[in-house]
Amino acid sequence: MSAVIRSTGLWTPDESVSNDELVACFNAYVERFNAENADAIARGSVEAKNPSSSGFIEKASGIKSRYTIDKAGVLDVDRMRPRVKPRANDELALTAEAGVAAARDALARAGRDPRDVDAVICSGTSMQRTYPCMAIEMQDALGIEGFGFDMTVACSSGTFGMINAINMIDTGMAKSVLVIVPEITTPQLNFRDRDSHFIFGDVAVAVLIEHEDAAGGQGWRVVGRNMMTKFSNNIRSNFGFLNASEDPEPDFDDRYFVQEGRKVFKEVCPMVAEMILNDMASFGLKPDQMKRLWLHQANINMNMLVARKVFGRDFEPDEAPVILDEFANTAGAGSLVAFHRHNDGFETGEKGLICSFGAGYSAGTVFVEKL
Ligand code: CO8
Repeated sequence: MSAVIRSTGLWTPDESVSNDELVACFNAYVERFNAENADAIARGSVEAKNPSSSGFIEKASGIKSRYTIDKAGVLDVDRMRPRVKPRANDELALTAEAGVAAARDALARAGRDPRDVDAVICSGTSMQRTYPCMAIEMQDALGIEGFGFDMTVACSSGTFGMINAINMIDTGMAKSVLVIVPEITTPQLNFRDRDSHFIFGDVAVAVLIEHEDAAGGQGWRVVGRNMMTKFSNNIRSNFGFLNASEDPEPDFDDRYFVQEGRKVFKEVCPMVAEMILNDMASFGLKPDQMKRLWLHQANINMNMLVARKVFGRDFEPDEAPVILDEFANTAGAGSLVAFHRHNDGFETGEKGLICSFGAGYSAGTVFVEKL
């Protein structure tokens, strides 16, 4: 194989929300709801809402805070959703702005000019709009020739996007591809839902993938990759273009992220560990050759379980780094943010795995070796 991860780049919003801040707002909402519905709750026709807790969130998920595009809107008990100012058609769209910033960071780290890039893939859980493609808007803003397209595979958007780029390089269609993963998740989250209000944060990450001949001995050679999907309703959002035409118009809550967290945990962990071990065998790799696993960042306990199954032993924190404490779950960007933040200390020839998993279900593996 001849594709190389040359560099990565990151964008985060300026503001973040701690568990304590989020829980204080949620609990104020619960207190008000229960007071306003006291009679109906007493009659048994309305169910009282339970408060959230920072202790539960950190223990169940490993999350301590999350970045957001608008802290004030999220923490306003009368609103509990970020405020997004509409932009004119001739202004850069919000997710394009985030993606372009991450892409510029990746290009700068590689010392590359936009003219060196042949294609842009925008891959993420949800696109801000369907057309024109977000990737084409970003391509234009960056000043890249060639072509761009959008794709979505929920939490596996990052790895599936990279694999598309790797395949384009392997087939000679492109010599340099930018994969941009803008995950603006907080507008998709129901901040009034106790089970999920803490889970997601906003971020954008970009990966520059080049042909090895152009990479000048810098970066990470891709030594194996695979994709897997298996239908499940356990993580779902019914947001879509048909909503406005449905009679009766669907409840807005149905358009937010919902999941059966326990089922996801139980079904996805063994599925992913088995996929990684099978992929390793088919690429002639062994668990003890993996210096680091950059796993999807949904839940710290999930990552501990998957990493232990893959290594076949207890492991040190830097063998499977976690970024959930600072970022929370950033959907398709998570494993790439972990890679971006924690890829130091590798000698030439040492190997690691970038692996995503989540809604779909979907899972993607990209095995890399330091040049
Ligand atoms: N505060 C206090 N207590 C709570 C809270 C809360 N906020 N929430 C639940 N509890 C209580 C429950 O009521 C329950 O109480 P009891 O035992 O009395 O019934 C107790 O805590 C335990 O509840 P759970 O069993 O639900 O808790 P878990 O330990 O399972 O933890 C998790 C919940 C964290 C959700 C966990 O199940 C998990 O992380 N599972 C994996 C989920 C996962 O990986 N999902 C992937 C989603 S990401 C993805 O695929 C991308 C989709 C696209 C994203 C789009 C962007 C928005």
